[in-house]
Amino acid sequence: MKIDRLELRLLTLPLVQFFETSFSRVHDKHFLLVRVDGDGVSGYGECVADRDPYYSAETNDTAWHVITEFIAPRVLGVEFAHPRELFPAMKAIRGHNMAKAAVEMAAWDLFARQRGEPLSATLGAAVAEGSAPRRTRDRIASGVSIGIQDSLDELVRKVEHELAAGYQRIKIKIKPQWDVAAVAAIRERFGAIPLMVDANAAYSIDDGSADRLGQLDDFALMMIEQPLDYDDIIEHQTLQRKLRTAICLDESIKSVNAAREALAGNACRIINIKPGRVGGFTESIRLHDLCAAHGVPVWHGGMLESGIGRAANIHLSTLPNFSLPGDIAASKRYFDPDLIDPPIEVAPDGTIGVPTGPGLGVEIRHDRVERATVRQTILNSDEVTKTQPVVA
Ligand code: OSB
Ligand code: MG
Repeated sequence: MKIDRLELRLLTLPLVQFFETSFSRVHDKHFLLVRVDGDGVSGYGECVADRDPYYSAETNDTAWHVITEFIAPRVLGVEFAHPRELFPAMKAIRGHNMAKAAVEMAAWDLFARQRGEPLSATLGAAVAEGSAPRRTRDRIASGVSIGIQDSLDELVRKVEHELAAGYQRIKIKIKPQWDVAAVAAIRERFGAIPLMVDANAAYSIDDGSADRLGQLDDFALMMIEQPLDYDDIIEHQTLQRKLRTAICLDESIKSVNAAREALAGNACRIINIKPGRVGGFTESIRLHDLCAAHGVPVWHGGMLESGIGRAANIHLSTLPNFSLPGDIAASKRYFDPDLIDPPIEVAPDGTIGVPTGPGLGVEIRHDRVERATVRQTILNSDEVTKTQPVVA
């Protein structure tokens, strides 16, 4: 596989409804879309960086900079036998996992399309040499992530709506002013539904806010996601010792090495996998396998992706240790219309069918991509200047 052209776009899409976390309320999605071309075939990758460095240090502008200046020269015009070779080829670049993952995802899609197989099959076959390819599932379990609302009544209405749609578990966003009462309201109205919370690092042991989390222990939650700081492992270890409820780490798992530290210290019992956070599919598979070896279940996180990134998340979720419902919901909750046709839909049993066509297996609506584009650049293998020392 050789990539001879890389197209980078910045897109803006209005969200169907605002989404509020402990760190921000957003009304629109701003993201980069990568297209790579090789041997007359195209592959696509969606970047999960945002406009602001609030979920992670990366932004669309840092990803744009790193892709055009540092990643493109390392992948354009280079012969790769398999997309698993891309992450090592980018090793000299420290961090910037979302930028790396976007290009790597496009390369996986390109590779799978060139072979005429669904991305799930390519991912399932990416096992240690000598091992048999993994049989991947053909439907994945879908959960829903509900943002912070303006009132508890509104929250209860939203939960009711999503339960009626069939989602297999409800996650709500929490922060110190929106936690115990919100969970209590849901339990009171809906009883023992599969329920979890995500704090996006809003609590701290130092200021005492983490003490509130003990109160959540009485609500039989499936897990509490990322209660403490985004780069912390040790304090989560201390907190997990005190809580009966499982801690799930999201932001803190920035790499497979970070996961190794978290698992060694029992800082969590569950891990959320987002390829953008760890540098792509190759690293996500390693993380998935590491967790499996520790008996730690994983689930696929979401970053309000368009249908393109959402389809990629669905394919990765077919691996066997994705044993809990992911944050991969129907297109219509986010974008109307989505960038793909048909949109991603959730069946009444709360599952999503895995696309069966080559690569991502979804039809990209190029007219909609064009309309949403606010900035674009094209890099060709014969023009890109390889000014940086390229270390294999
Ligand atoms: O922490 O999982 C998170 C959205 C943006 C940034 C971080 C997170 C989220 C979500 C939304 O929870 C998941 C989704 O529905 O895409
Ligand atoms: Mg999260």
